[in-house]
This record gives sequence, structure tokens and C-alpha cells, in this order.
Amino acid sequence: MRLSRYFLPVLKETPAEAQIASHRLMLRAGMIKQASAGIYSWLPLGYRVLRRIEQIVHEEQQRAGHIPMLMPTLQSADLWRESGRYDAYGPEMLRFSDRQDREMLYGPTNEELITDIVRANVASYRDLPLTLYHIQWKFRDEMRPRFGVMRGREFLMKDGYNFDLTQDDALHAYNRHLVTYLRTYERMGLQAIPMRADSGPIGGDDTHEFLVLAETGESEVFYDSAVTDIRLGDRDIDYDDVDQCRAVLDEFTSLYARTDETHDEGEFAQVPEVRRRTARGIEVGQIFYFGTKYSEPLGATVQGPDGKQVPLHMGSHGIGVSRLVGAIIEASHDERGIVWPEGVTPFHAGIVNLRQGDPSTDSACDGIYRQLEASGLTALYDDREERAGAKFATMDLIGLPWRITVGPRGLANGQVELTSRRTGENEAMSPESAIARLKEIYADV
Ligand code: P5A
Repeated sequence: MRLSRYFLPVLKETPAEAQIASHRLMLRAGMIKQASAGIYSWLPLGYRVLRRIEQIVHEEQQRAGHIPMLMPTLQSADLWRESGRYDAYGPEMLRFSDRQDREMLYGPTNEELITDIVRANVASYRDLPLTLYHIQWKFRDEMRPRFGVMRGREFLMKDGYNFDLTQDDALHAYNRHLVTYLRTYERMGLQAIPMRADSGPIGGDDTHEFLVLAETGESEVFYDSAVTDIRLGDRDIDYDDVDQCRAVLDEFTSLYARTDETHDEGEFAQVPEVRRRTARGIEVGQIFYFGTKYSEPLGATVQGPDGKQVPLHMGSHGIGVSRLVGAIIEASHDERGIVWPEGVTPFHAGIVNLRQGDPSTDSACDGIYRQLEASGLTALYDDREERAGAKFATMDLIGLPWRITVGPRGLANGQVELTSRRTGENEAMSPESAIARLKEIYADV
């Protein structure tokens, strides 16, 4: 993409309404624009990051055999009456009527809708296990929407639902989701710690939230610092292997790590004092096992191996896709702007032409741009007639992890500069070497 033809409305001033870094930077970098309280338009740069995050979520869900689909945003109140949640959900649910006076709502979550699909179409234990998911906008009329996309009213969620014959099978699905989530967050350059939490309006006994530690996080968390040393890394996980998934859950959840909802001072006191931590965290996902809470009232049963009808064991699992954009920025920025992890960057590299209009720099930039795109890497080429300082400031603000700078002096020696946004390190090399280096870097992402 050539910047002269793109739509990147960066702001010079720091917006007064934004209290935390990610919100400020998303506004300044022209990623979002508020439409009304807690509701945002995703401008082109923000939309690219959102799509990258969705892509990673899709890949990791499908790696585990979970099946993508799409349910609507609007739902009928009738289904929620069947489950008993229509009245229980309270003022966070946006309710309205259509022209036929049918009561409708904007879905805050989809347990009822998916259970309705499954009860109509799954009749036998032979059709199980089944995990369906979608990535769809939700609406929750939060009392205090704040921090930009972190706590929106309209927000994008990946929500997945498992249907199993037995509690054991459903607990395997729970563990399997935990592993997929760990991998998903690590690919985004994040450490998200599973912490025992409260199940709130979704219900059930087993639930973990995934928290990214950050001073600006909304949740208070208590944990054993040793939990921050554990990584999933690139271990090969067989998602059908019950013991292997269980072992990962045990490894990640046996040390003390809880949100304030389930915190227990007595148990926390058992953690060696030097490792006891109280901090804040951003909740980027949550998994639930709730058994037959929805399948029983909605009559979602299957015929078991013995011929008897049994209610399905279920769980649901959510990732805050739009919130993740903010969480990643909270975890990765500096005083000049965003620093995107390679996994989610909106463009793989920026190209800065230090002397626009000079035939040699123009043609070198064009060549680099074409070669990057031909190798499947995306580039944002700053081809505007601007001062070098202004071009660097824009690149730093929008946070592309790598920048190729092309100036007449270097080019006279056949060299350009490759700069890391994270470390600020510069290296002079030929355009071919810079392209080869970027290919190498992104091959592992
Ligand atoms: C699990 C999937 C559920 O709704 N039902 C379907 C279950 N879980 S949850 O924890 O309530 O939400 C899942 C994730 O969505 C994000 N989230 C939000 N993001 C931005 N703004 C909000 N107002 C908001 N509310 C929830 C969180 O990341 C949460 O973990």
C-alpha cells in the first residue's frame, strides 16, 4: 500500500478523552473512531490488525478440529425465555421489538442460539464430540464503557461451544480450549495467564479467565510469580490426546493464580512470600464448563449408546478479539507509539523514501515494494512529499516492526537501512539482503 493513496488519519494532538496508552495510540494512529459511547468504527489500519487477530484465532481453533460458522447478531427473546436467562441477564442486554412487536435482542453471547441449532440437528452420540464457533459482534450495554475497545458496548468476540456425551468428554473439550487459547495468545506476542475466576451470568463451576498483566487492566489479580515463567512454546500437541491436554492444564493452573472474584487469602498465604504478587490484568478470554445448564431446559438431548436420551454436556469459550487489539498495545508500546509484534502487525514492513521525486530512490523503493509483495509480505510505502522526520514519526507511531529506509547517500553505495522498531537498531545492507532478512523473520511467525 502506498501511503499517498491510503486512508491513515493520524492525529497530532493527544486526544483528551483517552486515559490509557492503547486508547490514545489507537486514536492517534488512525485505527478507530468513536461512533458513540463504547461503539467504534474500525478505520483501515485498525481493521487490518483486527483481521490479523481473527486469522490467528481461526487457525488455532481449526487446528484443534473446531468448526467455524456464523450466527446472527440479532436474536429472538423466546429462546432466552426457554433457558431462563431473559430476565436474569439484566440491563446489559439491549432489547427491542421489531415491526411485528416480536421481542428481539442484540446478542451478548450465543449459548441459547447454538443449543437451538444443535438440538434440531444432532440426535445421536455418534455425532459427538462437536465444537462449533464463530467470530461475531456482540453488544453489552456496559454501565461504564471505557478505555476505547477494551471495554466497549459493541465488541468482537470469538465464541465457541462444545457438545459432548459425558462430563469427562466435556472436560477434555475444556482442557483442549485452554491449550488452543495459550497458543493463540503466544502467537500474538502475549503472555495470558489462566486464572481461576467466577462464571457470572454464563454459569457453571469450572471457569478460567486469561489475563494479560498490565497496570491499566481492569481486574485485580493474585498469583505466584513462578506462573509467569511457563510458556507453551512450539510443543507439538495432539488435541485428541486427553492426557496431553490435561497435563498442559495442570502445568498452567496448579500454581496459585486467581482474580479477585475467587481470591482466597488463606491459600495465597501458602505461596512463598517472595513469589506472591498482586497486580492488575486485562481479561482477554474465558472458558467455561457448565454441563447441562442450557441443554436441559432447551431439551438438547442425544440418544446414548444404551439407547437412552441424555442431555448434552456443554461448555463455552470466548476470546475478546477487539479487546485484544488494545491489550496488545498496552503490552507493547513506547513513548513514540505502538510496537506491533510480528504476528499481528498491520503491514510486515514500512518503506521510507527519504527523497521522494529523486529517480534513484523512487525506483529503488518501487522495486523493494514489488519484491516484498511478490514474496507474500505486505508493505506500507511512505511515498509522500514529507520531511524525513515526519515520515519516521508516522512509522514509529503506527508501529510496524520493521522499516526499510531508502536515501540517496546509501543508495549510491547500493545500500538501504533496515531498522527494528523494537530495538531501534539500524543495519545497512543491500535491498536484496533486507528483503531476504524480512522473509526469514516472517517465515517463523
Ligand atoms: C464464552 C463464549 C462469554 O461470553 N459465552 C460465549 C462466554 N464469556 S465472557 O467472558 O463474558 O466474554 C468473553 C470475552 O469477551 C471479551 N469481552 C469484552 N471485550 C470488549 N468489551 C467488552 N465489553 C467485553 N466483554 C467481554 C473478554 O475478553 C472476555 O474474556
